[in-house]
Amino acid sequence: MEYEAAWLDGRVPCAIPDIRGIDDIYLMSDADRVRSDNVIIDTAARELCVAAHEMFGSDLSPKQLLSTDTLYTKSNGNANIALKLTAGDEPAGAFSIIAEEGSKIITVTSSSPEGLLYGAFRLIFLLRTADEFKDLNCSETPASPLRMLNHWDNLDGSIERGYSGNSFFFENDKVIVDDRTEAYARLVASVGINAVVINNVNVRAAATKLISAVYRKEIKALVNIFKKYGIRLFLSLNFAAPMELGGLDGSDPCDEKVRAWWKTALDELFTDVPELGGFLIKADSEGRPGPFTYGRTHADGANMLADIIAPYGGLVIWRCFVYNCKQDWRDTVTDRAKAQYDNFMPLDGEFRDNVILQIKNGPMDFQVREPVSPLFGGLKKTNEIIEFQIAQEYTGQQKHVCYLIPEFKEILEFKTYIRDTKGDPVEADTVCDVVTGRTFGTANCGMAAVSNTGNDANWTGHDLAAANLYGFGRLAFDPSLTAEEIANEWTALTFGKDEVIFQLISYILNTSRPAYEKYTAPLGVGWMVNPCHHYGPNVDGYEFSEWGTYHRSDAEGMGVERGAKGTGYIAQYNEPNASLYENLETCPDELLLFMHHVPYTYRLHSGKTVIQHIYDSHYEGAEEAVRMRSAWCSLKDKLDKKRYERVLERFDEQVRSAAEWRDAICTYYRQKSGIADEKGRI
Ligand code: GCV
Repeated sequence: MEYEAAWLDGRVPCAIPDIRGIDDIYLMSDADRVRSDNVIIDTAARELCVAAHEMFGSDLSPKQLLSTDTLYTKSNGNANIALKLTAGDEPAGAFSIIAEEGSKIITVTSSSPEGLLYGAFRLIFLLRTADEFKDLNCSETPASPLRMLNHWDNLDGSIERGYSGNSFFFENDKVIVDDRTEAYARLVASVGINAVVINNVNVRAAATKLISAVYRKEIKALVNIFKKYGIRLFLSLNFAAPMELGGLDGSDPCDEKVRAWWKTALDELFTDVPELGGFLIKADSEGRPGPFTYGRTHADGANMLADIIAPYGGLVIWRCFVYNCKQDWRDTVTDRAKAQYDNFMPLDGEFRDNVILQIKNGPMDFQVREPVSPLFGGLKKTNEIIEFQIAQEYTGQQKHVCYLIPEFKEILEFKTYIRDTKGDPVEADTVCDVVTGRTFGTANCGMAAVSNTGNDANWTGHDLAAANLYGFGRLAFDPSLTAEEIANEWTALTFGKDEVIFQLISYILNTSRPAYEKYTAPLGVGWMVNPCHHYGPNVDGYEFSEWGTYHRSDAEGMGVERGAKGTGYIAQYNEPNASLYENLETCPDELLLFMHHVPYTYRLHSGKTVIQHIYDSHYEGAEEAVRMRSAWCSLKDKLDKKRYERVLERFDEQVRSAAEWRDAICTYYRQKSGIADEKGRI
């Protein structure tokens, strides 16, 4: 199937007027570093050659230089680029770019091959987007050690919560290794991704065999491709593999037979594929097997695997998405939001160093607005990685534009008020500090996102959803970037620097998430979607179900009471967050209905009643969807027809769906509350 190269498609020319060409690309290294056989450096050099060709038509091949050789300025005014591996010990991936204005020599320096790769990509991006030669100078260090994509791809080729076609990793129980695999690795490495889980966390049927000899050849081939781009490959594991593959009668992590089975299986795997990163595991969650069946803890399960793969440098990434999905909706005490904290806090300090707990950004499941998971402010002696979702399961399924980076920024900047083990305040206490290892000085941590890619030609279904893929990588690398900066970078790389395109796309991206929240789920309410597929409004779709997902609307009011008089969830936060959320006067409006049950007539900080806010925001959101579509339409003559029409079709659906949300929700609450819209809308 044909595919495009998203922001790497080479259409955008060099933006810096003083650079009229690139004469040569040099490879240099400090004397004691061997570079000639480094596949990552070769990739970096190749990328620079490709970019030089795209921008200036030059056909270059990299020239080797000894560290003692000097780069001479050429007199024709063209630039020369050097990739220089140094002997320092900066964190892997760090690089700097020095652009000497007089000589036009641009040197990308790093002490790691990955750093040269990221530096080469950054240089290419800057050549296409910066205003002046001097803007090429920069120095960057990746903030998150792990910058990971989780694919929920199944071996039959389907993708759980996939909205951009089928898998490009699997088809009919076969692993696909082709030119698209490499194109994918190139795309995600260009924004700093260094770890990829290729299969769904719900590991069933043939996927269980990915760790076995059956798929060894293909896994090795994938690893070899990923290696060239500095990416480590991870697999999702089936905790019941000893039964399903090994024929044992149980998977008890403390049973010697089970341990021995895993040891043989994983020793063989790592011996054949030593570069494998490790495993991602969903256990005791939504029907998946896990240690609870045997009366064991999640630490027992994770540590058993971690011990086996520690000698190979392997990591066990263990998901905290563990809750009771068979709840009785009449039970108002059990609260799914509390489950992850309740399950994992008692285990703090019990996990091995090569275990990382993967925690979803919120306590429920990727709603358009949720509070930050209180676990980030709780765990003190456990490695953590945050899990975001750029697959837009609950945010419009890549039919609606919803630029998620502003939300991720808010989450990362949330102050947890975590204390150290002595109970004293910690200076580096934001979620970002915790997951980038600044709080407790760990290196096994970072950021993961459920990927939004598939085999659609444009990778992400909605062309504008590529901003989320690009943005997640950039944010994980450099969380100090603002969401607007990231949007601007992506827009310039994708569409060039035309001022009108720039203004309008930036308007669309920045409006999109607030608009989506307004016409679907204002005030933190969540879950009013159709069951199973999760698209479109259905106010009571999950209200009387077993999934623990309620809004508790009645004739007088709505929202889940999670304060001291309710489920007690709020007490999982540290002070002053706990008091902030507990008190109605200070609880932020956007989370009010997540935290409290209030009457429809309750007045928000804005002065509006809850019910009027619901009416108004749904109308506003639906109007914003119409305005975003018009903004896109005004770009018709500036964009290529294919891309323009592909997105327009999605905007048509977004406008239709937003109106449906507005009408379904407003009608429901008009009937439920008996209170009319004061603006007389029906
Ligand atoms: C991969 C939600 C989704 C499931 C997903 C699960 C998870 O429940 O709807 O499709 O399963 O989260 O994150 O494990």
